[in-house]
Amino acid sequence: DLVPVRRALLSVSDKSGIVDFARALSGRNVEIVSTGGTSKTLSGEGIAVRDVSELTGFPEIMDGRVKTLHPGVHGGLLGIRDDADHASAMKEHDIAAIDLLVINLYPFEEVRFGGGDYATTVENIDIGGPAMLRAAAKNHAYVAVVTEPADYARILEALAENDGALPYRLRQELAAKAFARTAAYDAAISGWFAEALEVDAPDFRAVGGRLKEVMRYGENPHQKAGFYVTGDSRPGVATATQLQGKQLSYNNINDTDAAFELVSEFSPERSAAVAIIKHANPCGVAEGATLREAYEKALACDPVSAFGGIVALNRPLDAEAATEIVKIFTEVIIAPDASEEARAIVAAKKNLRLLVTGGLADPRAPGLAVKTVAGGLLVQSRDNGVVDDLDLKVVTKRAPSEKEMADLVFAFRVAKHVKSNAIVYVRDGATVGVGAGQMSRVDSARIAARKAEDAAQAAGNAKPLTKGSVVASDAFFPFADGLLSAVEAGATAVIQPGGSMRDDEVIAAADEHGIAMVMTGMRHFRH
Ligand code: 93A
Repeated sequence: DLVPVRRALLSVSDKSGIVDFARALSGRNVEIVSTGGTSKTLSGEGIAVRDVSELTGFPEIMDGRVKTLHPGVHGGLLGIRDDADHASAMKEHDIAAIDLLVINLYPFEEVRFGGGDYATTVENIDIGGPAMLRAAAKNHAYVAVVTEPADYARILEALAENDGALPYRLRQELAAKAFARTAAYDAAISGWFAEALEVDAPDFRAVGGRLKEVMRYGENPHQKAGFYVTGDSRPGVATATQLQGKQLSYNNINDTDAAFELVSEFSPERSAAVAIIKHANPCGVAEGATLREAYEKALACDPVSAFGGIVALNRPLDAEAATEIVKIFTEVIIAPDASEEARAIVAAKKNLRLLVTGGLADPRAPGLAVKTVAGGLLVQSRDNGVVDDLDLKVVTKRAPSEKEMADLVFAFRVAKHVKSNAIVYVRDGATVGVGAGQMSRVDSARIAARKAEDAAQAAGNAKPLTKGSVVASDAFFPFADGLLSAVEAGATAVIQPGGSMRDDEVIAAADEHGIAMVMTGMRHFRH
C-alpha cells in the first residue's frame, strides 16, 4: 500500500512553509511542478521547478482563471496506474503521473469576511484548486493530497519513514480532509450568496444537507428558517412521513425530534412507552402494558404543560391510544406506524399532525451533534450512552429494591433527554415530576417536586406522587443539598453519575435518611 512519490504538483495561495517543503521534496528527488505564482516563489529560492504549462502544453490564460483545468493535469491525477487502458491513455497523450498534490485554495473566506467587494470576492472563488483536490482525493489509491501547510511536516516524516513513499492510511486520511475542505469552501461560498440574496432559508446545504423545506419562520417570527436533511435514511423526524395536518414549524420539528429520540430509548418488546414534549423537554414519560395506559400515565405527570404538546410513541399508534390523545389539544403525534382505525380517529382533528417513521431511532447509533457559536461550529459525537450498558454501582448501605431499581433506570433514561440541570422523579414506570433547564440543581429538584404537588392537587390526590418515588439527576450532586431536597420531596432512591469531590458527603446524607443510591459513572448533560 505504499506509493512512491516521484512527481508533485504544488499550487498554493498561502505560501507559508512552501519553500522549505519544496526544497525537502527536491532533496528526495521529487520532481516539482508548479503554477505561476508558486513557481516564481520556488525558483526565486533556487528550487528547480517545472511550470505546469509544460504538462498542459497550454499557457495560463484569463488572468489565471484557467491554468490547471486541463487533461494534462487531471489525467495525471486521476489515471489508474495499474489499469492497462488508463496507462496507455497516459502514454498516448503524454500525461505525466502526479503522485502528490499540494494545494491551498484562493482565500475566499478571508476575502469574504475581510469585507472584499463583490467582484473581488467572486474572483477569489477557486475553481481549478477544488477540481484538483477532488481528483487527487478520489484517486487516493495512487495520489496523496495536501490541503494545508500544517501537514507538510507530517508528509516529510512519512516519506522519510517509508523510503520516499506514502502509506495508504495516510492517503485516505488526507483524501477525507480534502473533501472536508472543498465542502467547507463551497459552504462558505454558498453562505455568502445566501447573505447577499437575503434568501428565505439560511443556506446550510453545503454543510452536508439538502433543503427539504423552507419554513414560515424560525424559532421566532422574525427569524428565517429552512429544514435541511443530511440524507441519513434512518427513522427520525427528517425521514418521517406526515400523514396529515398542516406544515410543521421550526419549533415543532425540534420538539418532535426530542420526543422521538426519547421514546426510542424504550424497547417496544418490553413495554409500550409514550413521551409528551414541550419546548424540547419531557412533561411526561411513561411505560405501560398498552400505549393507552402509558399515555394516561405520561399525561398525569403534568397535564397542564401537556396542552399543545408533542406525543411520541414507541409502538404503532392504535385506536385506543389515539382516542385518548385527541381529547386534548396536541400539536404532533409521531410513532413508528399507525393503524387504519387510529388514522381515522386522528383524521377528525384536521390540524393535528401525524407522522410515521417506519421504526424507532437507535439510541446507540453514532452520529454528530452540531451547535453554532459566533464564528464557529461546535461538533461532538451524539450522546449515545444507554443506561442498560452501564456498570451501575450501589454506593449506599441500603440497596434499591427491584421495583426501585426498575424506576431508577427508567428515570436515568429520561434524564438524558431533559435539559440540564435535570431532575426526574419516577414512580411505577412513569415520571411524576420533571425539573429542567435550571441553573441550580436544587432549583430543578424543587421545581420537579412542586410540579408533582400541582399534579396531585389537579387529580384530587391527597399527596404528591413523589412520596415514595425515585429520582434521577443528569449530573452529580455537587453538595448534599440537592439530594436532601429530593429526600424532602419523598424520594426513596437516587440514581446519578457520581464523581463529585463531595460524593462521600452525599452518600453519607443518603445513608442517614435510609436512601438507596446508585451511581452510573456516566453524565448526561444536555444544554
Ligand atoms: O483560477 S482557478 O480557479 N483556475 C485554475 O485553473 C487553477 N489552478 C490552480 N485557480 C486555480 N488554482 C489555484 O491557484 C490554486 O488552488 C492555488 O490557490 C492558486 C495558486 O496560484 P499561484 O501558484 O499562481 O499563486
